[in-house]
Amino acid sequence: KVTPEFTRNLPKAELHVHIEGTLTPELRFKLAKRNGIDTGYSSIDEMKKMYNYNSLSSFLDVYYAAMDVLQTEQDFYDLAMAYLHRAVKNNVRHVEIFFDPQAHTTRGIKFSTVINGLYRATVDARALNIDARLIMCFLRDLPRDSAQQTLNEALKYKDKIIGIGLDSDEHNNPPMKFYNQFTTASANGFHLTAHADPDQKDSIEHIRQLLEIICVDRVDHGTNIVEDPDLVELAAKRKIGFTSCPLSNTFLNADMKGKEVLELLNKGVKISIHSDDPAYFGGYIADNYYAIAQKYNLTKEQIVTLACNSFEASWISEEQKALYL
Ligand code: ES4
Ligand code: ZN
Repeated sequence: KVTPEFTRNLPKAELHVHIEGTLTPELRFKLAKRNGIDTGYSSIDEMKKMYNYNSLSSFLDVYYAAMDVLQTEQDFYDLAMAYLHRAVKNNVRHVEIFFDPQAHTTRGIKFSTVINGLYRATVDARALNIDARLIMCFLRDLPRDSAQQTLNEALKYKDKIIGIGLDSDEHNNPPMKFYNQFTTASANGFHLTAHADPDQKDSIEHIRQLLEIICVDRVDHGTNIVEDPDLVELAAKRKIGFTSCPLSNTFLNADMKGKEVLELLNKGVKISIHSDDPAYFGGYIADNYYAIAQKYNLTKEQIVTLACNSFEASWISEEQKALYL
C-alpha cells in the first residue's frame, strides 16, 4: 500500500514548480515587514482568508498581488532557499524551477535582481545535495514585445537558465503568439516547455501547436491530449514529458485529472507528478503523489514509474540521468 512515507522517501525530480508559487503567507508577511510594505492585512490569518480561488484567473489575481513583497536580491534568494529546503525534505534530487521575470520587471524590479537572487540559492543548495536549475517563463497574457525584451535579458544569463517556459492566462494567448521567441530561444540552446491548462477551450489546438510546430520538449499539464489519440501517439514516440499537478487541478479545475494521468501512463507517455504552486494548493510534491495515489488506488509500481518519468523528462545530461535511474 502506498503511504505518505513512501511518496516522501521516493527519489523524485520536480519539473513543475513556480518559485513565486512557493511564497507562503508566513514569508510574505515577514518580507513585507522587512521591506516596509503594507500588505493591507494585520495578521497572517487575515491574509490567509484571501487565499480563495476556483479557476486560473481567480488564482492568478491572488498570486500576482502577493508578489509585491519581493523587492531585493536577498528576497529572491530567501524565497528560493526556503523552497529548496522543503524540496530536500520531500527527497527531491533534481528540480527545474519556473520563474516569471515579467511579474517583477513590470513592478520596477530589475531582471538582474531576480536572476542573481534565485541563481545564488541554486548554487548554495548544492550543499543540501539537490541539483536546482532555473526555467524562465514568459507571461503569455502580456504582449509579444515584452516577451522579446525578457528573452533579450535572458540571453545575457544563458549559463544560469536551462530552458524557457510559458505560463499565466492562456485564454486567447496561444503558443504561436510566441513562435519567434521560442525559435530564438531554441537556437540559443534553451530547452522549451509551455503550459497547456486543462480548462482551456482550445487546448487540443494549443497542444498541437506545441508538438507539431514549436517542438517543445515538455508540456505542462496538457492532460487534455487524451482527446486526440494521434497526438498521444506522437507524444509517446517523441518521449515528450507531461507534468501533471493533482492538487492544483483539484483547486482550479475541480478535477484531479487522475483518469487522464493513468491513461497516458498506460499508453507509455512520459507523464509525471508535480506541485505547481505548493504554497497555494495545500501541498508539496510528496503530497501531490500521495493525493493521486489515494484517490485512484495507484500501485507502488505505478508511483515508481511516475517518479522515473520525472527524471527521464528532466533536462539533466544522459550521464547524470543514469545515476538516478
Ligand atoms: C500557474 Cl496553475 C498556473 N497556470 C498558469 N500560470 C501559472 N503561473 C503560476 N501558476
Ligand atoms: Zn504551472
